[in-house]
Amino acid sequence: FPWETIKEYSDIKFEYFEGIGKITINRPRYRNAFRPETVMQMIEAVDYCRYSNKINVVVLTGEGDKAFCSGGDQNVKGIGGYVGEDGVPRLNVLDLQKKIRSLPKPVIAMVNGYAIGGGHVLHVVCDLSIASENAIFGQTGPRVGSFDAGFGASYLARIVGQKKAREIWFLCRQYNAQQALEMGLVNAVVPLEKLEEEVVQWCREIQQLSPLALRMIKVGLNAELDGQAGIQELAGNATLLYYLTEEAQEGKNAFLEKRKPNFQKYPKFP
Ligand code: 1HA
Repeated sequence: FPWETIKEYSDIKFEYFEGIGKITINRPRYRNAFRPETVMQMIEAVDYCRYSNKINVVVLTGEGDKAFCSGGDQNVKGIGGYVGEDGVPRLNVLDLQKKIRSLPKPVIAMVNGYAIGGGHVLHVVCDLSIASENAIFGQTGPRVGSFDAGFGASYLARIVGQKKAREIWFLCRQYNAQQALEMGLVNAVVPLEKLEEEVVQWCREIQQLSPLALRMIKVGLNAELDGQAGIQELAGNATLLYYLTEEAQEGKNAFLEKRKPNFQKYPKFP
């Protein structure tokens, strides 16, 4: 597909095609492990996707045929976080997880190889995951001195169930694509050479549908699990829809025209 570069970055590729914003972690030398700069660039790209009128779906993937993402770059793991070029230790992938979750557009993980550790959690927080046959899934935290007890635990458990989530974390095994499919961890598995074609096909189907409807469904599916933060986002979307009505415009107009509002003329629904 003729992807066009949206912006050049050191650690990621950020490209556009047919309404799709594609973010590719571009550190194949390290199995696409992320360092703080990688995550900062991904956050900027996700924000761009949020504000762009041209982008309807976001695809997250890794460069090459070996890895989607192998988690935090162990070379820069310091005291209290992953240390960036500015010397500051950070766990900023947690901010990226939240950005993906609250992006009001579908996000698809195109899992082209290892999705391990914090890289596994990244695919978990995406709305859909499509994997190549060579994809491998797993958590490693308890083996390498880490854990993600947030989305990486509770949302993982919502997807695969409590027993399986505990197995994944308590044994730190690796699972192949077929096993991932069987536990509902991915939506589909295809040969690696067909992966992008399959993902673009899913993106095309998604783009036949109502963006506002998809937005409301995503926020609703999140809200059940995200507590007050989830309700806050669902409520924000309700406000957005309310602002589209004449009834809401009447309130503002009456204020500006220094008159009493007349809300009674608008339809009431049973
Ligand atoms: O848990 C968290 C967090 C929790 C809360 C809040 C924030 C968090 C942020 C991050 C994380 C984590 O991600 S912890 C988990 C960190 N990741 C790992 O433990 C995975 C480490 N990698 C592997 O287990 C394997 O490399 C692999 C299964 C992904 C692939 O194995 P393979 O194909 O045998 O390749 P391998 O030879 O191991 O790796 C190729 C090169 O890539 C190696 O470098 P080289 O020996 O050629 O110099 C390897 O060191 C490098 N590499 C792979 N993964 C990483 C890495 N370098 C740095 N960091 C990595 N994660």
